[in-house]
Amino acid sequence: MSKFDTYFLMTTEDAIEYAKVKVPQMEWDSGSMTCREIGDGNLNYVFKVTDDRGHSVIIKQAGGVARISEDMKLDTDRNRIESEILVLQGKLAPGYVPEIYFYDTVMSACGMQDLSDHEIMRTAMLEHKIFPKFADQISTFMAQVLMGTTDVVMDHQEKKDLQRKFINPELCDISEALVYTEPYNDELHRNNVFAPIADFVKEKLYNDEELHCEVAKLKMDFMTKAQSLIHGDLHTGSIFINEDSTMVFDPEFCFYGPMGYDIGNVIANMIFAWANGDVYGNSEFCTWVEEVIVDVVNLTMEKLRAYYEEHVTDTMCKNEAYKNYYMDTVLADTSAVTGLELIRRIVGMANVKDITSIKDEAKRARAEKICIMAAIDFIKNRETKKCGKCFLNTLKDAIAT
Ligand code: SR1
Ligand code: MG
Repeated sequence: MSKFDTYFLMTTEDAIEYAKVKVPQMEWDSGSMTCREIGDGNLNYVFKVTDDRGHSVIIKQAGGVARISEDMKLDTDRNRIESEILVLQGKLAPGYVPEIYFYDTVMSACGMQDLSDHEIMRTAMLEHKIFPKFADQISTFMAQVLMGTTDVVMDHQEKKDLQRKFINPELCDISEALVYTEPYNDELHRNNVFAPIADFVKEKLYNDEELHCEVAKLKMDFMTKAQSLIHGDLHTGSIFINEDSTMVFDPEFCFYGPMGYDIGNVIANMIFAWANGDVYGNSEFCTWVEEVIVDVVNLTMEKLRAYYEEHVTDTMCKNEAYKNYYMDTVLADTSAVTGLELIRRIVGMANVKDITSIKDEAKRARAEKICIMAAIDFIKNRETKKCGKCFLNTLKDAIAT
């Protein structure tokens, strides 16, 4: 019998003991082991266990309630889902996700590769750091994982097995509420609206019936379009980065959904990075982010198309016109989700530091309004956003209004 045979929330001392039991291959130097809780996300606990001989592991544990709000009860099974998808993503896109050493359905915890030679991309964006390889790397990751899990290329029975395995109702329920519902009415009174733009939000988001109709369509798509095994929360806080490498983590919101959800999340979060760079007058950084926005859209579409052409197995999907139609729907979904993510991070429950850290009230209000105006365009006119430049122009047009 071990104390880890029954679930409990670990302390840092427990995590050291746990690492010794679960990752013996590290050959730990017991006497010098230390642990820090480094989680800064909204849901989980993350422990970094190290020793003085350079061994380290990250242990991530799911609690029964969200860190961001104790009222939010959550199934700890999300840790299994996250571990299993990281293993699968590692096969589809080797070198783009951390290695999983183990996962434990009793403690709802997993052990993974320590990526301390990388930094969390949102933190790097707040410091206006530039990563020339990012667009190429993230587009490769997305194309391989997203197209690689579709019915276009997969055996349909195997795809359905994956769909069953990664059904993730509780975390989908969070996204359905936080992304697709609450930013448009605030009936639950848990939106975080920056006071100086409260009237603007009411007019542009709460009172626009036409917008609500488009968001309703997109919400039903999110709930029913089992296109790809998506990450489900691919913002810059879910990416580790350095000059050479981009690593995606934290895929606990994964499920079979529209692939544009992931691509749109990346674009929206680059727009937040841009807004911060713009407020602080860093034109070199903003120029790089603008290139990233254009390149991520164009490179991802190119790579998705190439993967489709090379790996298509479904007889009917070999049709050229269908392929073009398929790609157009991915672009439109990407545009729509760019808008949805922009809105929900500005007015919803879970905001982003790129915006909330802007100290000057007037500048923050302006940045938030630009994001919201661009977002409405991304959603309502999603069928017209056909290339990376069109995405950038949507942002530029919002600045001009
Ligand atoms: C209650 S969790 C709030 C948000 O944090 C996660 O990163 C997801 O984006 C979720 O919507
Ligand atoms: Mg997260």
